[in-house]
Amino acid sequence: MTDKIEELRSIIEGSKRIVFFGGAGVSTESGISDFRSQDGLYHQKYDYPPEEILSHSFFVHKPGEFYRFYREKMLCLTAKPNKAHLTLAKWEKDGRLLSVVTQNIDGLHQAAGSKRVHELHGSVLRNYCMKCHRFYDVDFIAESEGVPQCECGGIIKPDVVLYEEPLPTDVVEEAVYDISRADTLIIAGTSLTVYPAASYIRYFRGNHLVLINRDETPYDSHADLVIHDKVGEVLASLHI
Ligand code: CNA
Repeated sequence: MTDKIEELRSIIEGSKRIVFFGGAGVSTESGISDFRSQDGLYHQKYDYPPEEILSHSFFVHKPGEFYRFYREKMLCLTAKPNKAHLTLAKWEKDGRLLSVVTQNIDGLHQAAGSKRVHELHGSVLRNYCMKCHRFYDVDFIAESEGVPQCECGGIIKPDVVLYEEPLPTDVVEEAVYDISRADTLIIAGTSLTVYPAASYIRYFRGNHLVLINRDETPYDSHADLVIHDKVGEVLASLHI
């Protein structure tokens, strides 16, 4: 492992335009469950499979059930950025990291100080009335009961991309643009099984593709360096 850490250090020190592509595994060290790990949400028992609850049609037909699951499992308002979030924010400030492309919806990269964050799946911190588009913050959702409603009577929906919904075009364009001009792409904390998000890493044309993930991924054989470990601990151990 020491050899791999040394190799990663030398890659990072030689890079000027790093892009970090991450997923739910980036926030497990902050105490937020991911979906597909052994202790992830998909291995727990609910009345409906989480994939179904987090779909657009479920939200439309059973908004009460949706919000029960969502408040309990997707809103983790006490979570704090971990060493992965903090290291990436520092690298951006130091001028070696171009941006973070994330599938996460928890806002922890921005909480750590990262500025250029492409949120492919939106954020729990933003919520809108489906009728008049008025903005509501996350505390409003957390403190409301049942299906949160706007003053105008419309239903409020989190600004997160549910299954069956398209990704925001402007965010995807910027993410793909950054990935295509990166000299190093670090992919971490993602099973790379959720599409189309996982497909955007194919736009990488740079020198070093690094994969840091606890479990194996379908992309391991494409990477120059693969580290099967916790991303927060790995990044912090570099002391860069
Ligand atoms: P996933 O499919 O649950 O995969 C997570 C991956 O991370 C697994 O392969 C794990 O092995 C790995 N992993 C877990 N902890 C660590 C760690 N500490 N260090 C390194 N690797 C780790 O999650 P994906 O992100 O691939 O799937 C995309 C979904 C998950 C997106 O739609 C997200 O919105 C959604 N999600 C987000 C959050 C969040 O915002 N924090 C939480 C749960 C799910």
